[in-house]
Amino acid sequence: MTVTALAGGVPAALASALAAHGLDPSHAESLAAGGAQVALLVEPLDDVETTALVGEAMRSGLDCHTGEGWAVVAGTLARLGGLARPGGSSRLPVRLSLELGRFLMDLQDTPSAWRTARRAIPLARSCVVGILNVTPDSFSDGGRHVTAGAALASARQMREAGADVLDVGGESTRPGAARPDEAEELRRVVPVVRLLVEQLGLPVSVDTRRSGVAEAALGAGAEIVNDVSGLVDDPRMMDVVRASGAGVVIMHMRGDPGTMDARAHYRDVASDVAAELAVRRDLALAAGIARDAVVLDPGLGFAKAPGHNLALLDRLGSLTALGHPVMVGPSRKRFLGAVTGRPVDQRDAATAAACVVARMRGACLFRVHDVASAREALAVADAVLAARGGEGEA
Ligand code: HH2
Repeated sequence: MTVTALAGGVPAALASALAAHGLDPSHAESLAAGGAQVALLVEPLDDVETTALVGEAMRSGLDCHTGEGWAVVAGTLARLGGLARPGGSSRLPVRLSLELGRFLMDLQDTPSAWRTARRAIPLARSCVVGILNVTPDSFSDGGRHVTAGAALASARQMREAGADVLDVGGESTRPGAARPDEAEELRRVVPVVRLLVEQLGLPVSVDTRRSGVAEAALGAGAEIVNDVSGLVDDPRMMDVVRASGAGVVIMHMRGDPGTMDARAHYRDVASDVAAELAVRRDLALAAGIARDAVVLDPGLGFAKAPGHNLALLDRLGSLTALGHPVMVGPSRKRFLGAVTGRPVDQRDAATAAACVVARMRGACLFRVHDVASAREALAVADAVLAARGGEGEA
């Protein structure tokens, strides 16, 4: 007799083993998906809900840990699903059962493409987003693209290196950066967006916290709004995104670039960031923004100490569980300097490594300065993921 571990219970390993032992592959896949291990933090809970949850978890063979007003319930997706059937097998209070059901449905229903104002961007392979800062003071590429011609030349190189999207920003959001006024931001961003759209055919995203800049860039052909404030700073931003049908990146930050470093305090960074992003996502959906237009981003470096960024990269599952594609932007950031000892102009290898870690943890969009090195590293991660379930055949 032998006992073999199936790669730590990765569902793809389970599906592959079941299919190799004669199960129909699609049946094997759905059984394996139900076998994925999930741990959910549920809070706030009152005493009645806590007691009911402990009882139901025990009956269902789930682990349950509780404290004052909270519970962690853990087990396979299939067993957790049993908790979410109000009036059926579940004896949980209806509010709790419905909330668990909603969460588990989202978790299993991440769109496979990103809906923008002009197309659907497929996300089966990694989507590389090239950074084009048209600012004098960005921490890495500031001052390099002050003319539209220089911006276009860099954008062409990025397209040749494999960029799928170009992200144009007219404001540096590094800690403590001075904010340009709106007229200046418009002057920097809009002509470059128009030129890239006319010349390159790649989707263009505008990195801005101002609805006026977003609106003007969308008018010039941009199709995505990347808002590092998570649609918080400008009350009109949600309307502009909804009315245009733009894709939107909702990024996590606390405070603003002037105050964020002082707010890098978390109880548990991955679940705190996921919970704060979920609130912003819910507001966006309630405002009428389409679910498949929304991408979530943990905001590496924004109100995060170096260790927070590493923990977030490792525990992106808290974010991917919200049921939206996840973007990460580790490119050349301070935490990579802290890990490698490298200055900002020598962090592309570290950036590519961070992208691969994030890819294996479920991210699918990567905002980077050096497209070529990220694309190459991600090609390996994509190939590993594509080979899951079909190993040995290539
Ligand atoms: N990081 C920066 C700016 N925009 N957008 C998203 N979605 N995610 C990020 O991590 C992110 C972002 C900061 O980096 P950069 O644009 O290179 O620098 P600066 O803000 O100095 O222009």
